Amino acid sequence: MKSFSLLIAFAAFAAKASAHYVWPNLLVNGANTTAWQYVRQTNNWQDLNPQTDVTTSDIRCYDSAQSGTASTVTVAAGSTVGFTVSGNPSNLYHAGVLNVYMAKAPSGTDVASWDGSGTVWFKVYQISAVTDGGSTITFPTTGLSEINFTIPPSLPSGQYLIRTEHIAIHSASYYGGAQFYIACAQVDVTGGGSGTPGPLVAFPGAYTGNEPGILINIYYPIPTTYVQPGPAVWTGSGSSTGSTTAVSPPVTTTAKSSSTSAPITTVKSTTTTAPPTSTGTGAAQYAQCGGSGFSGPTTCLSPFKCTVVNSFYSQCL
Ligand SMILES: *[C@@H]1O[C@H](CO)[C@@H](O)[C@H](O)[C@H]1NC(C)=O
Ligand SMILES: *[C@@H]1O[C@H](CO)[C@@H](O)[C@H](O)[C@H]1NC(C)=O
Ligand SMILES: [Cu+2]
Repeated sequence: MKSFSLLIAFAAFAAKASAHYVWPNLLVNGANTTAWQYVRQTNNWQDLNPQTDVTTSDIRCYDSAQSGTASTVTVAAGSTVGFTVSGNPSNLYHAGVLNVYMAKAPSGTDVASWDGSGTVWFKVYQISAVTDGGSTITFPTTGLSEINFTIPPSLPSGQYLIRTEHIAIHSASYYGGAQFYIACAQVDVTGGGSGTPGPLVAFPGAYTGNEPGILINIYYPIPTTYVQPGPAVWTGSGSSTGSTTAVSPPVTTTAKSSSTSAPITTVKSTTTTAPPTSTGTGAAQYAQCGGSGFSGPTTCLSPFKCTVVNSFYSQCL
């Protein structure tokens, strides 16, 4: 028993020392940008270590020692924006889940000098874990070297922080064990709409650290369900009712990819169509709709499209 726990301790230490990452590059409609140009340089830009304290103001942008270094980039509402992963290796290596939040700088405030405090953050994108009642749990973010999401077309114009967050839960069975890989970008959204983003949360405040999706043993017993941390994704238009949370249909695969990069898919730019109103049959927005071993519905409710995230996961976007 003793050697077993020593082995666990060593494995945790080894993971800590070698396999971390940061988010230095913003992607704007598929175009790469310079490292830490529009993304605020994070305190861990060299050591790559995660933030593990959900109560610190550094759970927000993790930039307390680096503030004031980023520029602000103009993006049209409806654009595809993303972040690339840099580390050792340069992908989301740890088992974990992803959230992307945005917050609007108060009017008259330059986002470059705004700290993002207050109950101002809403979620615009997530990639959760996939469970099947206790046989397997899989993490579709594993191996991604970049992530993309769409600036909601109905988002009001103005300056925003975009906060990306990978919550690594490979050693999260004790309080403080979850690892938060976070970064904030500065954007000026143009051509927006008149939506009312929500629900709103604060950082710190959004998480206590005791959430079932943050304080979790993913190995034994295998979780029967996974609850994504944070509020529901705001999908545009009025305030979210929380009814669009992705469901997790059964999967049969247990395979994990550690190095496969995401397949190149055709770039979709600025699709400023009518506000999403789900009609017909198929999977809901953000639900899984494909991937190796997936056996659920492979079509999406209109107007969402089944989009390949990686070989294990396609999602209605
Ligand atoms: C992100 O978007 C870029 C271009 O916009 C594309 O090349 C890349 O495959 C996308 N990545 C994912 C994971 O969807
Ligand atoms: C963006 O540029 C960085 C180097 O600054 C590179 O590491 C990364 O792979 C690039 N990402 C894409 C999607 O081109
Ligand atoms: Cu790590």
